[in-house]
Parts: sequence; C-alpha cells; structure tokens
Amino acid sequence: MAHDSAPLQQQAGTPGTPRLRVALIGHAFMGRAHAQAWRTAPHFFPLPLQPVLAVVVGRDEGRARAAAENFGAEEWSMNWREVIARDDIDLVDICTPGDQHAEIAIAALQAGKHVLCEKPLARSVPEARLMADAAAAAHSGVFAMCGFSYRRTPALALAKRFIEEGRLGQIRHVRAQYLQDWLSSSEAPLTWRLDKERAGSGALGDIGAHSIDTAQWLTGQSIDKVSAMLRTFVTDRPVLAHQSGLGGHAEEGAERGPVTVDDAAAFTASFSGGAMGVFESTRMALGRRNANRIEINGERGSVAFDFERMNELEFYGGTDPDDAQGFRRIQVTEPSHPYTGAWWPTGHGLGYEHVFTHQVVDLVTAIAAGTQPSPTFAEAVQVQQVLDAVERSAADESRLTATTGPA
Ligand code: 4PW
Repeated sequence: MAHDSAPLQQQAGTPGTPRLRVALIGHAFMGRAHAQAWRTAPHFFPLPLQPVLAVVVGRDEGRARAAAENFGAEEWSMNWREVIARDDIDLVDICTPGDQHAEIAIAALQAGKHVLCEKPLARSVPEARLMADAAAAAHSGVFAMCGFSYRRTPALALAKRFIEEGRLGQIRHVRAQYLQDWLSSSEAPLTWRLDKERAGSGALGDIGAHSIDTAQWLTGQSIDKVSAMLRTFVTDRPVLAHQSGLGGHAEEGAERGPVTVDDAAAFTASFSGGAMGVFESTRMALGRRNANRIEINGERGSVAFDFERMNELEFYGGTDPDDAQGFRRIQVTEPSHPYTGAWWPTGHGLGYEHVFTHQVVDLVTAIAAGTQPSPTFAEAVQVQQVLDAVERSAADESRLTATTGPA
C-alpha cells in the first residue's frame, strides 16, 4: 500500500542514474539496519545504480506501515509473494527470521530478482543447498549474496589487505570469539532466536557463523575439521511479550517455554592451509555486549580486532626492528583505509550501521558491473556445513577425554 498522507522524504541520488528498486522483507532489528543502509549509501558513495527503498513487507499492517514511513519507503505490504511478482522490484532483501529465508529467496530468484539474504543463510545444510541451487539456476545477471556484514568493517577489510599483501606470512593461529551477554539473565525472554525451528541453532548460527565467515575470508583458508562442545545453560524462559532489538521483555508472571538451541558454542578447527583455530560464541558473557573478536598469528606478523573498538586494528610486525617491537594500534580512519575515505575527516570513527551501508555499496557495485557479489550462497552453504559439523561433533560427547582415568 502507498502513503496517502505525509509526503515522503526525498530519496538520494543523481538524476539520470538507473534505479535499483528494493523490497525489504522484515523490518525489525536487521530490517532497520538494512533500511538505513539503502537510504544512506547513495548520500556518501557514488553508486552506479540508485537504490530506491520501494516496499517494506511485514506481517502486521500497523507496524509495516509505521516502518515504511519511518524508513522513507514508498509503500508497505503484508504479502511478500505479491511484492516479488511485481515488475517494478529489482532486488529482494530478506531480513526475516531464518525459517523464512529459503522460501522467500528461492521464490525471488525464480522471479528474476537479485537477493540479499541475512545470515546464517538457512537452518540446515539441505535448506542452504536448495537456496544455492536456486541462485545457480537464476537467469544470467541475477545475483544472490548472503549478508555476512562484518566483512565490510574497515578494520577487518584492512586486516584482509595486510594478509593478502603477505605481511603476516603463513597463517598459523586463528583465535575467534563472539561474545554477547543479552541472554545472561534466566528471565530474558524467549525470542525466535532461541527456537531451533525458526533459527536453526543458537549462539552458534547467530554469531558463531560470523566468526567462521570472517576467519575463512581473512585467511583464505576453509575449515575442514572441527571438535566441538555446545551448552544450553538456561533451558526455559518466559514467553516474549514485546520484541525490541535482540531481546525484548516478558509480562510479569509470563508462562515459560523451552529453549531449543545452544546458549554457547566452543570448538577447535583445522584449516585447509594448515592453520589451527579456536572459536567461542556465547550470548552469556556478562559484560561483553558485542565483542566480535579475532586474532590471527602468522609467521611474520599478527592482527587483532574487537568490534567493541571497531575503528581500531592491532598489528604486530615480526620484522620490525628489535627496539620497536610490539603491537601497534592503527586507527582505521585514514582515507587510504577501506571504505573510510567516503565518510569523515581522519580520526572521526564509524559505527555498527556503517558496515551495512558498505554492504549495500559492494552489492550495488557488483550488480551494476554484472559480477557475482561475495559472499555467494555457495560460500554460505560452506559456512552452514561448518555449523553442522560443530553440532554433529558436540552431539557425541563420548569423544571427550575424561581427566580422571587409568593413568
Ligand atoms: O548478525 C548478528 C545478529 O544476529 C549481529 O550483527 C549481532 O548479533 C547483533 O545481533 C546478532
């Protein structure tokens, strides 16, 4: 439905630039992050296509309409099938819970629309494969990308550049932690992220998937073996009354329902190029709000990153003179750093929302050039295979070695 009252805020862009009309499916936390990105990107980056946030799709009319008005979209709808069938939609951006990803993405690709789909791609490997098959079968020039947004963090893109330039040499260690704490209280409500049917897995898929993607993308190596442990510390929670952000709140005395996913995951990993990895993902690391961290050690140097200090990259050069050895903190705000030149003067940092804006920039640039944007659905299937291997490994606790025994 289109607005009939207040005029919409003008969407940005250069007159004459071809349009890329976007349907945003889902308008909660991730939908908001993506909506601002579609709106902001053309204000700061010269884009070959002009994104237009055309339709916001939701399940509740009042909320879908409010979201469309808030985001400056042209219209809202409660029917994604009708929206996908329209000739005036070029790209479908899927920001729903995981149980809707496959159905919407496959239908959109079959209708000839480009697709951006939130991570993790699916709830299982077979479901992810169906999506990748649909992407492979799409008409030439129709592209699908999975939203592993942290790849677009300037400091991580700089780390990737350093690794590709050989400044770290052969990679030996990957140490990745993604620590949040929004589920620390046993009274935090039961959101869809705690329901295996809707999310696929818990901390593992929601945030561990980011660590897996980041580690493989940075090192250029894939994880080929894992040994894992999963834990669910709080097995039932009050049923959610109001969703907001990651959590929300329950009514006083609300009934409780079962948590069917992991609260925390830990695993070791072997990489195809010989590196060894240690991964930890939890939403119960009290005090750590969004500590998405990775440290990589190579034969010649190391890098370390923590999203809670997202404008910084730590770098250690093993070939620095003896009297100058030590980790140095690079403030990743120089025009020579990835993405940053389009924003503010040196020293003026960026925030969480900017990684989504950069994601739009990279996606639109690839679509306009007729080249496949990355991460592809096939790459996201491989991440899903790692998630699956972690779950299979963790299911067999008999392989854990007891510390008491014959010796
Ligand atoms: O993708 C991730 C989410 O599912 C986010 O980047 C952070 O963790 C915030 O919410 C969850």
